[in-house]
Amino acid sequence: MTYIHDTIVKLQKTSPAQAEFYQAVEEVLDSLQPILETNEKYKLHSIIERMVEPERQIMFRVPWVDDQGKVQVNKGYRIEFNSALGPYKGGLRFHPSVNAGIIKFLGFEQIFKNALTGLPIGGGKGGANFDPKGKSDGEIMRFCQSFINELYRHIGPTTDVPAGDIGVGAREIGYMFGQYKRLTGNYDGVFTGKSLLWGGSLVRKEATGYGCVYFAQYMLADKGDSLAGKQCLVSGAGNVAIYTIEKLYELGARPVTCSDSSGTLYHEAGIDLATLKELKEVRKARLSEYLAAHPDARFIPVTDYPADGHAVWRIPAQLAFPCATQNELTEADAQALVANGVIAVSEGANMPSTQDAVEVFLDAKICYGPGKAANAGGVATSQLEMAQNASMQRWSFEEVDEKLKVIMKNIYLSASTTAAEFGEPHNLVLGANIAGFRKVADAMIEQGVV
Ligand code: NDP
Ligand code: 2IT
Repeated sequence: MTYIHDTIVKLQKTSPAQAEFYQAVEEVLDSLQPILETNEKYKLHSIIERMVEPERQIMFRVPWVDDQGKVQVNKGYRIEFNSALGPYKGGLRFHPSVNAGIIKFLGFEQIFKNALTGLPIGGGKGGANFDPKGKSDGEIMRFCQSFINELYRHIGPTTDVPAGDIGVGAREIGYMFGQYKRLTGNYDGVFTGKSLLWGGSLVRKEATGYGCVYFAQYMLADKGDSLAGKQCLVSGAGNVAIYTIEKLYELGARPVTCSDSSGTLYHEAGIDLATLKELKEVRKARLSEYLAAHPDARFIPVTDYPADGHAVWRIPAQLAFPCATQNELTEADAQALVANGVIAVSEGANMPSTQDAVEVFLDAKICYGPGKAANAGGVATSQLEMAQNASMQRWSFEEVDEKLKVIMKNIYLSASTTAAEFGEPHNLVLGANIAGFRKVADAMIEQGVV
């Protein structure tokens, strides 16, 4: 389609060197073909041209002093992408790979993901090219304070509400909230993913992983199948991976892998969740240390990975949950999964499968839940945290978990009925993109040229 080509060429010119952003845009535009062809109004209002351009991009210097007294400098970002449906909402990522293109792809995905939740939240994302690995608690605190010294003036409980992502959890949210409060004097719901001691919501920590498993459950139920007894591959060993593994056990499945940037852990007896939590949540240690407690497990270092992909996806299993990072599942990985009989893939991470890998899943007609649908439970529960903060209420674990299940079910139904409406019932990429797009685009038209 020429408009896809033209849009990408224009982005390459006006926003150079943002490969992940072009990838995310291309996937969405590709899905939108059937609706753009039949609806002149989107063209008339230049919806695509407006949607791919963030409403606002904030880029700033983050200077801080390390434990040796040396001044360090990082790049900070907040991209306020689209506020048609509500205040900008989306996480902050602290990882050395962060750049404007990464934050833009994440912010773009967030627009459609947030729309799919059915909740009143717009799309945004931020972060820094800061590497939290090996940093002391004091260094983390000083970095977070410096980051907020600039960001505080751009955020607020009804304007832009950040949360966590890679490298940002409750500890970092605590330091950032503390500095925001000091600078503004406001005690409000400007962040989500807060500690349970001071305004956080029950289930927020678990929500992305739990939601991703609920999504798999709904995809399988539609085929008359369930999670019970299924062998599962999980990648990543952070927040999303840990609570994916926890929920898989609760629903009778057997997760046998997890991974971090140093390698893949394969434990045929099933990953021991208590050991994993102790390693990653308490000690912040490397995954290979798991072997000390479980010598029957195997650790495959990244140096032993196949040249065309990742060891984790080469292990035979029925279900796969990519929960680490973007483009961590290649075309060859997807082919290996399908050849080994995988029946469902539910993405906890954002854009973990390359475009070619997605094609392999769609061609094989397996159940494939794209990230913007399958991992939306995290941001949805963030909005439940905002609702509790705004109404000064506190809901029980069961209440929030019940709402999360209903939201995930509705996301699944919205993606699957939209896919069926456009004649490709198995294609949840198409269904999720069109369903999310329609809500945002129609709101943009009603709000005029802004
Ligand atoms: P964490 O920081 O808690 O964990 C990230 C995990 O992924 C770690 O095991 C990390 O390994 C691994 N990882 C990260 N980057 C790379 C990389 N470049 N190469 C190899 N491994 C890597 O983050 P989360 O669990 O919160 O996030 C995981 C994914 O889920 C991300 O794609 C995020 O955008 C997405 N997501 C998160 C949500 C949330 O609520 N937190 C909501 C929706 C999506 P190591 O420690 O060695 O770096
Ligand atoms: O990618 C995501 O949806 C997140 N990191 C969570 C965002 C949020 O605001 O909870």
